[in-house]
Amino acid sequence: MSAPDDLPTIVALSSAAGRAGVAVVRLSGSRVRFVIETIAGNLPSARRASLRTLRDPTGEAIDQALVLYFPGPASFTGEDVAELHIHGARSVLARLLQVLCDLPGIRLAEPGEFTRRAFEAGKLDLSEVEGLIDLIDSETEWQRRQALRQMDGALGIAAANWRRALIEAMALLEAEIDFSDEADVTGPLIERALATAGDVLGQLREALGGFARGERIREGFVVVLAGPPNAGKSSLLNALARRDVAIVSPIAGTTRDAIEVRLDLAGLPVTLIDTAGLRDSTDPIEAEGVGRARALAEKADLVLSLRSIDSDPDRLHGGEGVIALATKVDLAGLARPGEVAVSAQTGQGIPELLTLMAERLAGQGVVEPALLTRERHRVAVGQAIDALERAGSGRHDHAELLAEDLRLAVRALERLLGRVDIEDVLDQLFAGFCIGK
Ligand SMILES: Nc1nc2c(ncn2[C@@H]2O[C@H](COP(=O)(O)OP(=O)(O)OP(=O)(O)O)[C@@H](O)[C@H]2O)c(=O)[nH]1
Ligand SMILES: [Mg+2]
Repeated sequence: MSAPDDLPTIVALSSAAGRAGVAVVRLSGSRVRFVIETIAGNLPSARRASLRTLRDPTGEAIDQALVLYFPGPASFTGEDVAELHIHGARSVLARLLQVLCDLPGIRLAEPGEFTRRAFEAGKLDLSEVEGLIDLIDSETEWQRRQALRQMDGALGIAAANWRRALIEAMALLEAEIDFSDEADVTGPLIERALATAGDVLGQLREALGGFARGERIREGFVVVLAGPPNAGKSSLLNALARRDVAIVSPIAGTTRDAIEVRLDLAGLPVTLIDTAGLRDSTDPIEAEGVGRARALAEKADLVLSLRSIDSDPDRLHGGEGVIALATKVDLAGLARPGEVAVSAQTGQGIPELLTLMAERLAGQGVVEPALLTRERHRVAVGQAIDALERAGSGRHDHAELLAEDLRLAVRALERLLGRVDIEDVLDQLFAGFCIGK
């Protein structure tokens, strides 16, 4: 890593692009002081909003702005940082960036470059960077809570604690190895080391248990509407989306292509997919639609299996990962036990259905956001668990073998923390960032 003085000072629009009341332009680097003195006349007090007229080198005004100066190292990136709160006009932004980039040693930031500098200065660990990305991308309440928790360091702190406990256990093993000639796997120090490792193992398993939910919350759940033609799938999609998305008609076989809508379901991100009515069809296009419907239902996190309440309840349509629905309850007919009765027309049963869907997806009574949210986390924790399971299996006849397993577990946790093997992860992560973050 090069010294801050070698790095160019970077600038970017940090708020969303486009016309707005206010836009925030952020700068970071060793030339921030010089930049502010040049365009704003003088440097405002640290961390206090000050009104300034920003001027180009000829002295012509660009805009009036609130200028904030955050001297390093107590700043987001650890370098000197400034924020210019300008009027959110394209013309102001264009002129300001032009003037700034004409100054020596200043260039536009690359995507994620502010955060990358924060990471390299040790201001954020890898899981906090991931949390920050997820927070910026979050659309629903559960996504926001989960991302904020990770950005606050929940995963980093847990991983650091697990690591510290295992390193202590390793020290106990080393002591035993040094003191006993036999280096066998009994003795009070080894007992204590194994107890600690067992403790960490339990916590890792618990964290891994929440992974599926954490990942789904980050990426979104898939819910598929399935059932025979005319069961009311498209009508229910429109009712749940509260928009007229899919074509509804009394003709059986209306929907052929899968139709997707994104929903915020009690804070959970859900993609709801309407599909072609399931039946044997000689029409090749409809048959293709039916094939796609079955494939989608296979992969879904949850299937809503519909039948019209006035149809023959001939088919069992419940099961794991399935909510059985009797639709059109405004018509005559009886719902069977286990079926949720709804009407897209009157709205009857829809609130109950939404609650049930949220419970099925998030897990009933779950209040704590998950710690593990990415495949990278699952892999690292899985490796630590494997190593600790080997250590606890009792099949080692030498304390040094135990110590080696603990070392592997520590290494996996360090990967989770971003302390080792990090370059690929970083490049991938920061490529997903937008400019100005
Ligand atoms: N009375 C009543 N009619 C409904 C209700 N929901 C849907 N329908 C009617 O049932 C017929 C079929 O509705 P769709 O939503 O197109 O059914 P679908 O399952 O999407 O049908 P396909 O796309 O052909 O598979 C239409 O005439 C709707 O108006 C309801 O809650 N009550
Ligand atoms: Mg339809």
